[in-house]
Amino acid sequence: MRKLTVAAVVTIAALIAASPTLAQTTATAQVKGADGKDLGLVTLTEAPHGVLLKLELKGLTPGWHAAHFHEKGDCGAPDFKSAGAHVHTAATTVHGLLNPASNDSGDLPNIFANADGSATAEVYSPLVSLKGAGGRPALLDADGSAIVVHANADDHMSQPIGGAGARAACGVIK
Ligand SMILES: [Cu+2]
Ligand SMILES: [Zn+2]
Repeated sequence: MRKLTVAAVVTIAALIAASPTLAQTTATAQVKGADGKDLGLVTLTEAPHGVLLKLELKGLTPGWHAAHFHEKGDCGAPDFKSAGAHVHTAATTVHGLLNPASNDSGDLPNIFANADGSATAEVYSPLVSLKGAGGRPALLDADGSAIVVHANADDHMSQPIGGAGARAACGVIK
């Protein structure tokens, strides 16, 4: 009887852990261009100390592109300004992974698009969480968040967005 009860508890715990509605450990962002064209998928996985991203994109301009987490889950405006600023917590945000004063949680390494416009990469951010783990800003907060790919590379230093230029692609994280 006792053994049966323990087995039942373990089974229920396993079911809860596997349920995306009760404990979401992954998220996805379907990325689109300014013309609404499908530009591929970003899969986000909660890691013990951050979030791991798998980018499988297409249709980009060949070369380096900035990628950032933006603070609202809204890619509705054609210029993607509806996604807001970078995910941040401080009142005054200092951008740049290489900037000594940086406090910007939305910053990410650049990605590289091949001659055919495809970009495949895994990228890790220790600055955010999916749902607030470790006190890090939650991508899946009340107003959501988006991943934005810019026209140009991020210099990781200059303000406000490292010279990344226009917002070329956007995907709501959900
Ligand atoms: Cu950005
Ligand atoms: Zn930034």
